[in-house]
Amino acid sequence: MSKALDGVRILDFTHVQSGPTCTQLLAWFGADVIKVERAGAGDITREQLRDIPEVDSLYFTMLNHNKRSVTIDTKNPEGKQVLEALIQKCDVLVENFAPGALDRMGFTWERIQELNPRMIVASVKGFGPGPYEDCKVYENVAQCAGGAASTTGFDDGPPVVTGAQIGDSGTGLHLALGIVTALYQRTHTGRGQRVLAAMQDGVLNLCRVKLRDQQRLERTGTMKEYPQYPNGQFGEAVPRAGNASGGGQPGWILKCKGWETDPNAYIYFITQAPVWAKICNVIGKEEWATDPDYATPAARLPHLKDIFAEIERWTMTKTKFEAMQILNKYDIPCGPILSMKEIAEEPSLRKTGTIVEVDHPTRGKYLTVGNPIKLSDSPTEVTRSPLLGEHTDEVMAELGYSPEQISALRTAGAI
Ligand code: CAO
Repeated sequence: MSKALDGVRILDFTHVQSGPTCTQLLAWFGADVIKVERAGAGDITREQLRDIPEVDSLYFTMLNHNKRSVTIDTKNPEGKQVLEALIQKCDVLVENFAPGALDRMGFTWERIQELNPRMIVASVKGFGPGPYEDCKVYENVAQCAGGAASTTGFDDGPPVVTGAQIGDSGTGLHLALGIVTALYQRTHTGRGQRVLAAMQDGVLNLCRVKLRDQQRLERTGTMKEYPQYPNGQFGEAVPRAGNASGGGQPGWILKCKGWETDPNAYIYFITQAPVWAKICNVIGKEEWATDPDYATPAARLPHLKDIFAEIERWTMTKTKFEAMQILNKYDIPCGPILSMKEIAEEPSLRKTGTIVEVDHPTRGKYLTVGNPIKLSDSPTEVTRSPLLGEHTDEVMAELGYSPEQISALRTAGAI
């Protein structure tokens, strides 16, 4: 079966996490992704957080499926020529070097345009133009600068970063959308263009509702769905809301049976207004369905703490899965707190290809997250990440280099 991005060739100059997530997605949609790495070393993540000596780390393998790897020294004049040949052959160059690194290599936007006017040049940077544009940035810096950390955690504690890699993988997703959009526009204009996804912007885009709340706070001085209401103090900026749901339907994380020993024996419980009467029935507080202090969403707001304490008395008598089963029968929105162990073992995620087992020549079998985006006409088969430089000869031959030329370039240290 054909793939959505069949025929699209990507010169993948990415490393670490943000860029590789983007090009991995494009590879899953069928693009030929040629990852250019530094000879001898490669992407730094190959050796980071290793669990098996001398074997590509899970950090690397889980971000670089379905790609080919070539090693080129792009600071060597002959290596630069090979890169120029690649630029002429490819549709998209994706990079997430520190600001200015591509220019220092000699590959400015103007130079790339000279070589290939159809080339789309896509970059992840920490910040867009402004006071921090020259800064190097990693995940948590972006979470802090994009508004996620100041709005995550509890009111009486410090800012907290989240485990979801919204700065890196989140920005990779944004960049991938920018690239396919630019490819689409190129079908009309015939021209390439630059695509920039700044990590601060990507995180802020995901924190959009918190900028909404900032303006609500400035206008009204309070926000009734926040746990600070009605007794706590609101300051000038959006406070951390703990586990409050943040929408119009109040929610909280509640203990379930076994919480004393299992750190994940919890459930997320939403007191959605249309099912309030059913909630009252389930927890044995039928009188709350008609009591004027509890019967309407507005009346409940000042009592949320007590309400969730009462619901928790009920959830503590059930495991999170038993509670799920009962609550789902009544259409009460809730969700178990799943550990990574439980997710890894979940059969339905294996069935849909969201969790995939991959075989690797030096590592053996390991689990990875497959393509979370399912296309009915472009199914994803996850294949292992490449070994360092595994496809150098193959790609060089496709570029028209003879075995003798390849060997000479290797002797010169260019590849
Ligand atoms: N051959 C020769 N040199 C190569 C090469 C190759 N194949 N590939 C890369 N290089 C060189 C570059 O030319 C550059 O050299 P100069 O600094 O002399 O110009 C250098 O390697 C690139 O390094 P870098 O500065 O990008 O890497 P770093 O490890 O110092 O910084 C990071 C890493 C991530 C902080 C930085 O790349 C960055 O800020 N990127 C943008 C934001 C981003 O994507 N962050 C997310 C990372 S995931 O958490």
